[in-house]
Amino acid sequence: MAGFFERLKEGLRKTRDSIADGLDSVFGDYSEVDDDFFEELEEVLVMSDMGIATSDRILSELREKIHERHIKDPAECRKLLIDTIADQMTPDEHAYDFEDEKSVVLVIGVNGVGKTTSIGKLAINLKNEGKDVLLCAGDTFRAAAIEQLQVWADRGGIDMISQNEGSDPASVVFDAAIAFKKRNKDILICDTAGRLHNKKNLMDELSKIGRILDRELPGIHKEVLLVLDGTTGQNALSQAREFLNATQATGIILTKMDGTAKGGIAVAIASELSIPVKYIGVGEHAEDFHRFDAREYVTALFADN
Ligand SMILES: Nc1nc2c(ncn2[C@@H]2O[C@H](COP(=O)(O)OP(=O)(O)OP(=O)(O)O)[C@@H](O)[C@H]2O)c(=O)[nH]1
Ligand SMILES: [Mg+2]
Repeated sequence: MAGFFERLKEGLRKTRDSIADGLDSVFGDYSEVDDDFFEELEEVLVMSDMGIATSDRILSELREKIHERHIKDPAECRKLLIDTIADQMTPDEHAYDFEDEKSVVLVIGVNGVGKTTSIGKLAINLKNEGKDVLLCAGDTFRAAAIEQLQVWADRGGIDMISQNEGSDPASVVFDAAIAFKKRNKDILICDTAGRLHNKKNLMDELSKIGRILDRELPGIHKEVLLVLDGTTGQNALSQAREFLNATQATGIILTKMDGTAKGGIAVAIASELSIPVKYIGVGEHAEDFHRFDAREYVTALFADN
């Protein structure tokens, strides 16, 4: 855990740097908690790409707490801010049940957000925890997508089901479902081609894949993880909303949090959406992928260390 916290902090360095002056000024220079203090704090939160709606909600709660507890010292507010934000990002206590059950995980999202890489990292982490994982190369569309997943499978010593490029993804998923049963695997993780929520034929293809999984693997826990690219900031939030209208996503994977100055977007996404952020990626290696822990995240972002 400590190892990942360091990676997370390193990953969030760009965001921390971009808001450091603002935070120092808010928590250091102000001699009392007044309107100017809140105004400047709001600027800092919005600058981290937390969005106005989320920032406003957090600040009004912070105001209330400060008032109730008669806090006068801006430095004390820093811890209270972290608590307030973390509390907003309510975790789902059943979010990771599927890891310990027989389950199938379908990974979806637009092009290039980090689906295949996240699958590779997740598969290796689950395998390291003793799970018997099966990968399904369900992106038959993009050139080299199958080979890309194969590299992860080889790296982790993990079985993978694939067909040739250009074949029907639903047919690959069918093969994988059969293999999953026959080989008595624990977790099946299916890659899919990148798609936009408004491309009807591509969304229909996803529904077809979903139907095949329901039919072939009845009673197996189904997880649909939507991958969002953190570097796109507020756009990732609107993308998530569109996908939630069009799919049965059950969780979010937030990637590339190491390459962005918009680290606050994780807070917006985790507090605005009806499904939880389950994992985050802060780099390209398996160790750079972890369950999302709101308190750990906010501490890495705002704590004074
Ligand atoms: N720095 C960083 N790069 C990442 C992370 N996750 C993915 N990437 C990189 O993002 C690029 C795209 O990743 P892919 O996994 O191929 O994305 P995809 O969604 O599968 O893409 P398509 O299959 O083309 O739709 C690759 O260069 C990855 O190495 C991350 O957490 N941090
Ligand atoms: Mg891919």
